[in-house]
Amino acid sequence: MGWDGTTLEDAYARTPELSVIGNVTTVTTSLTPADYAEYYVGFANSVLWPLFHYRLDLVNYESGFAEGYRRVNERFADVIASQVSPDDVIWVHDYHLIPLGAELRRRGCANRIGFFLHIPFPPPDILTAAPQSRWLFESMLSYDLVGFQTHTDLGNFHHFAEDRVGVRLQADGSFRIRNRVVHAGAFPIGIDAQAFHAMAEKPSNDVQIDTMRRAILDRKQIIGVDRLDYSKGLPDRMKAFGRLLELHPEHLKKVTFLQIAPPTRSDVDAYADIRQELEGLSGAINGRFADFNWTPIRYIHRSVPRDTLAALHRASRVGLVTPLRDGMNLVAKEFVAAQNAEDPGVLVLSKFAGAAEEMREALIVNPYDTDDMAEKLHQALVMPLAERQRRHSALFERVMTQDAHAWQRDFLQTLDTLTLVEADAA
Ligand code: GDG
Repeated sequence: MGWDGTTLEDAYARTPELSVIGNVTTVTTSLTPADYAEYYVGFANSVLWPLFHYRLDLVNYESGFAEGYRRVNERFADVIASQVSPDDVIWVHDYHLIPLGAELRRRGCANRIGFFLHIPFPPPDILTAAPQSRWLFESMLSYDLVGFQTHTDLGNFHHFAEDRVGVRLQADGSFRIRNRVVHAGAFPIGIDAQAFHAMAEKPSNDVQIDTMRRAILDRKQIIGVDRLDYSKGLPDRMKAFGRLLELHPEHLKKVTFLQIAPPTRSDVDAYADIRQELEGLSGAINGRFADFNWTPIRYIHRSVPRDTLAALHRASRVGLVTPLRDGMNLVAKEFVAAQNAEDPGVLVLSKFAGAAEEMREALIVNPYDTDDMAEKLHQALVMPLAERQRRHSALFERVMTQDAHAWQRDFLQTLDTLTLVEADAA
């Protein structure tokens, strides 16, 4: 169940729409323009997104945002409450919907309800900067199971509960609060690895021609794929590429950097700023290093079809994934899944991506340290085949087995088998 992406003044007067796609029935509802401004652009993407990515400097809180957030969650709860049967399991996703579980409980919903946070959960000192931080946190205690991407996020949740709310953590990782037991765990998300791998093996003619051209010119490709979001560290990454060309001029004309960065949330000011910065930087680096027959950076501010992306990953020697902070980062896993095991590319990964907790065989970088990124890029470009294969096979094994299906099974099985003891009875 979710928002259908439209805004209408009379959204609440309309009946939610049911559609059937295969064996899935979806229920969607419209939002009002005020909901869009206060809930989606406002509280979700101008307060929670920057704050949960440790960017207090970008938080823009206006009165009305929190109320809009509450209102839309109430609306969603009304729609769901009208649809669920008593034996349904409810799985709520992400920061837009933190209070949804509490709203459902208020409507008498006794179903098993799980919540998964796709983005980081910040340390207590940062979370307390959120207007209504205590309310947000307490809302999370209405779920039976709360899932995070990493152990770091889970640890931050535990700290907030113990230090700021005074709830005591049990030996099994659960909390007892009022008459409820809340379980929390780390459930690192995966990708549909098999499908992505298969896609990468079938490049279109365009991608094949581009790859052959590069092979003839003995050029390697570095690839980055990210929504154009300030959390992804794109300007720092471009600077690191420029620094690589400065420190290691042997790569001049021998490497190109392809950055795909489709637009996103362009109604939020911080996103327009990052776009301008990136266009300036790519222009400056190209102006400084390019030659009549070589453009160092190819920057695409558009969405590229998924099968083309997969083939482009496979055709690249280096996957450059350097967010300043990221819940997981699926692109890191997609890059690994797309590679040819006989001649694999190297993943250069930020230590602040959730994926770094599992993907130890990548070259791990500090995205705030331009020289470190430039040197690791160099190391990746000159890495011998045997070392590339060794690193890749360990990463590939994990990406293929701990995929999206395993993640879904793991979370739902955990939710399904929890013993929901009432604290008073325990
Ligand atoms: C959030 C969390 C967490 C990107 N450009 C194009 C395109 N993409 C696809 C990628 C990838 C997805 O979008 C992006 O996923 P990420 O995980 O990298 O990042 P977020 O969008 O920020 O996702 C993140 C994730 O939720 C899951 O829990 O990992 O930490 O922030 O699949 O390939 N896809 C197509 N064209 C593009 O131009 N087709």
